[in-house]
Amino acid sequence: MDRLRMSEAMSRRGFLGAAAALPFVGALPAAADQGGSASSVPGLIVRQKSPDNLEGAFPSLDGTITPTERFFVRSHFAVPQLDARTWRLRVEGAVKQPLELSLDDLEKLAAKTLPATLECAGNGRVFLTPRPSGLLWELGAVGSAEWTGLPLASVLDKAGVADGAVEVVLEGADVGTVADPASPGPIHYARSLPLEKARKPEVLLATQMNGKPLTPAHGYPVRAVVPGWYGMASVKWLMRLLVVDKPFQGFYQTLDYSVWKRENGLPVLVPLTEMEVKSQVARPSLGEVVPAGKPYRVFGAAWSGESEVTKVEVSTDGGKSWSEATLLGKSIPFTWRLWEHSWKVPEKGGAYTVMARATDRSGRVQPMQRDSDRRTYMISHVLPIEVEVR
Ligand SMILES: Nc1nc2c(c(=O)[nH]1)N[C@H]1C(S)=C(S)[C@@H](COP(=O)(O)O)O[C@H]1N2
Ligand SMILES: [Mo]
Repeated sequence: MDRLRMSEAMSRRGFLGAAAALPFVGALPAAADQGGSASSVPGLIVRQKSPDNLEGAFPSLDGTITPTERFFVRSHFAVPQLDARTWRLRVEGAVKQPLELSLDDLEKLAAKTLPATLECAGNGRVFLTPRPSGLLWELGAVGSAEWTGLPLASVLDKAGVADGAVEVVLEGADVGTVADPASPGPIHYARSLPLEKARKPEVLLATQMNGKPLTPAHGYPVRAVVPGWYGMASVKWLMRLLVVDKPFQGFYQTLDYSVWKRENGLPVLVPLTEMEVKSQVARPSLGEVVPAGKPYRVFGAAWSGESEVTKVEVSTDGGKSWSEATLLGKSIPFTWRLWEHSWKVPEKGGAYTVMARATDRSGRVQPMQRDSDRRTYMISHVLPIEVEVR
């Protein structure tokens, strides 16, 4: 962001007062223009109306678990109105015994509860230049909830996966037509998982979020939760599990939610899977005025797909020098870790850039530069949080 837009952002921010949780509101009109008034859903920022796409206010991060009312919503089509009494999950394709399960049938299988972070693969898209098409999320298309449900593996076992099967397609009850790129008529939202991931004990068919039945927006009555993977894998409003013997080539698998991978020198599109290592600064927020000459608690969260965050470093000088932040609490599998760092804010006022950079147990470090092979997804490079010290 250039200086002019920055100062515009800051003065508008002051003017907006209570809307200050919307850090970019003045600087990035395209994001604000995407629909709706930002105040129509308390606790969430409206990025799009009908279908509702709502962003959490990342600067108000205050604990490991994101309350459901503040958890982002990413839906491609209108929320399907499903009646739990008549709802059925069909399990078919390459299985020994096709099944049709009611909610009661599912609830008879042993459930478990686990926390997991879901990040939309487009989270942070507003930081990309040139500004891409698609929902212009800031930092709030990510959240962590406690999910209750039965392992997908127990349903697959009940049906008996046939030899030679490789994936299971998870199909949602939501349906619509996509204009760009044009879909082949109306389609359901659907994504596949390799059986290897589908059988992992953490992959759930969830009926509850944060101890309550799923809300309609988050997938009532049953959704998948695929910990460690980008949000697109956690299919909401499940209606069918289709076991297949070759990789699924659906719309949201190949056109959407895919990135370029170099294979033998040739770029090929591959479906998105595991989340990258990433940290985000919650406070200060973009454009925040930080008091000069006093200590300031820089605070945020860091996560890493199927691995574990081992280090977060913070820079307050635009990446010239780094100091290690303190990781708070304890490490929980598949769940972000909060961190803090005490910044001795200089006496000298002016523009400062705060950054955070995470490292995980497998040795992955957040890159400083954006990789354009990732199209408009997997925005995990170090993001600059520009603030004013005054
Ligand atoms: N059926 C269905 N499942 C879906 C989607 C959808 O549009 N339809 N969106 C996916 C995407 S892209 C994300 S990031 C997550 C978001 O889950 P949430 O809305 O509960 O936050 O749901 C995923 N599951
Ligand atoms: Mo997403």
